[in-house]
Amino acid sequence: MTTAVKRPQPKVIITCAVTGAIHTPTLSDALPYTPQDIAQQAVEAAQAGAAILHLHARNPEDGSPTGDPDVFAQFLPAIGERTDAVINLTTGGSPEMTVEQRLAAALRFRPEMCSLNMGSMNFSMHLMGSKVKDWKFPWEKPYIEASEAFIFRNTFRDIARVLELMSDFGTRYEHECYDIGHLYNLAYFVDRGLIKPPFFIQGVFGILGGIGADYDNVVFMKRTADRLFGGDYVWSVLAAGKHQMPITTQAAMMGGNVRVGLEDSLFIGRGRLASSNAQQVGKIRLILEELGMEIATPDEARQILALKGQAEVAF
Ligand code: KMH
Ligand code: ZN
Repeated sequence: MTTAVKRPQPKVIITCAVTGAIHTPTLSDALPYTPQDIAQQAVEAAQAGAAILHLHARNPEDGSPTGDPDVFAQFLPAIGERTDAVINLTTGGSPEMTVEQRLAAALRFRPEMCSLNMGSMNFSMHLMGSKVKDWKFPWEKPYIEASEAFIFRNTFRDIARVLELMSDFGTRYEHECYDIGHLYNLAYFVDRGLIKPPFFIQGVFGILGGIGADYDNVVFMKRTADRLFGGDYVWSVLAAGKHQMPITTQAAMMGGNVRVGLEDSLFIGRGRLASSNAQQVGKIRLILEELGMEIATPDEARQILALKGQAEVAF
């Protein structure tokens, strides 16, 4: 008789992406855009089980995306005081921002994590909002429509620039990979010694312009990452819109981590808008716990991802 060696299943890190730059206020009343609402929903998402909070800023008056560090300054301290969750700042920003604008907040606040988008691509949300007649703010409709012609720019030089500018701060990355080729772009930087393990790969499924949200694709991306990086990476998955819960559940069942939040989907179920970020975090947490998985605390996430710690940020 052979005795199987039992390895403990690693705890699952839940990231919550609180507001993003894809959705607009008319699409859901729950989408936070004032600093107070972003802070409140972020704190509640952490209380519900999110170890990492992925954050963008929006103009407080009309909810349009902004990279202005002064706006980030209106909610980051409030979140840092009320939760020990890991703060992860976007460097993807929004379609209208330059790479410099996208980086400004991360450079100023030196968070434990920031996003790093691993390739250029079409990135469109022009199919959203086709049924909306009355928009809350004038910027929303043209913004969504213009995305049909948008190229999300993340060249090798852009990525190298982020790595160079952030290199002194000990910030680690959420490597957002929207297609299999983006894993090879990541391998290029790993081979040059510019990205060190353990690196956090966020597989992004279901963006129009990226890989589709199909179960086979999730397996394919994981297998490709295993082949390229072996045990050097920590895997997480997000999926857009209605795919959010099924695809993240699949990823967790394959040993991965998950990202939810209103940045990625406005829904909690078929045709039902989520009431908050915390509601989505609570739902995925319940699913995973019912399946026998344990949820990582922020400090456990810090250990898994070798983060510098909450005391080392500049806000
Ligand atoms: N909205 C996600 C699909 C970033 O902030 O760097 C992509 C994202 C980009 O999270
Ligand atoms: Zn984002």
